Amino acid sequence: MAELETAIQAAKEAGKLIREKVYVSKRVDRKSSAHDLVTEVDKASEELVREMILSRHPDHAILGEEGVAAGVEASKQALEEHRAYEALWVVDPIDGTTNFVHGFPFFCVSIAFARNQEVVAGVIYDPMQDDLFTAEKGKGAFLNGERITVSREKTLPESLLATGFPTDARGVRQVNTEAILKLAPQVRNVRAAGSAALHLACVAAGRLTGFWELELNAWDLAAGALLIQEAGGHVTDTLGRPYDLGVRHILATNGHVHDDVLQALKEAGSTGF
Ligand code: 2AM
Ligand code: CA
Ligand code: CA
Ligand code: CA
Repeated sequence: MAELETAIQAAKEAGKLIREKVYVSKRVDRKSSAHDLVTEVDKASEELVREMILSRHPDHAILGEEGVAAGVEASKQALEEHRAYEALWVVDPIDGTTNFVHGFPFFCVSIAFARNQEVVAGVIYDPMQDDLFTAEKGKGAFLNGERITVSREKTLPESLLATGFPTDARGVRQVNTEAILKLAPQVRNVRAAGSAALHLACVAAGRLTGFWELELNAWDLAAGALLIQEAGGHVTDTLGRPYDLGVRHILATNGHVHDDVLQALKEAGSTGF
């Protein structure tokens, strides 16, 4: 598929730009709060991806994080304005900006392509590890060209889960803390490394058993959701409804522990609904 090739090229080029900037000083601006940052590199990465997409697919639409105003309402509105396009790209130019700013090497570029609102190609590139995760609908998921599958853990005590903390002041940060208090004693351990997309790629590659987080956006999830589906995993919202571009509260697992995590989130009052 031509779009998958475009996504790979764009993610690798953007990743190179990001890697060159990680240990040099860069201008950091606040978006909605001190927890919500953007750098000149986020913007340059998005510009590079945008130009590469439009040079090859001039009539396609692009929904990119840095083209959208800060805040939940603006991001919901931007998705509604874009999702009906027949050919839509969904781009996060750096997922894990806080890590990038601090030099903590866990961030990525996430690029998805959707046709008629269904994600059909997804690429996540980790420029620090040079890990390229790719998937095309119906054709499996790959890491650096090798087929990947989700992990085999069958129970919570064997599971390594990851989550993330919403960074704005909508109260869901506390809601998720309750989920961690509930799940942490039941599982092998919980991680929260600060890039939703890269956590999803880790679930697809069997490096994590599952991942959940509240109040995310389409650009955090689209590529990773396809990777996990193509790697044999399960992706829903935190009530167990199937993934689509509008999902904000995500649970993605190897499938085996999905219902157990759903149950724990429900019991903790942490579904976000
Ligand atoms: P970002 O680095 O692209 O902004 C960390 O918990 C995850 O939440 C990251 O994937 C991060 O993406 C995302 N995130 C950061 N700020 C956010 C905000 N204000 N609202 C929702 N998600 C956010
Ligand atoms: Ca951001
Ligand atoms: Ca993001
Ligand atoms: Ca981002």
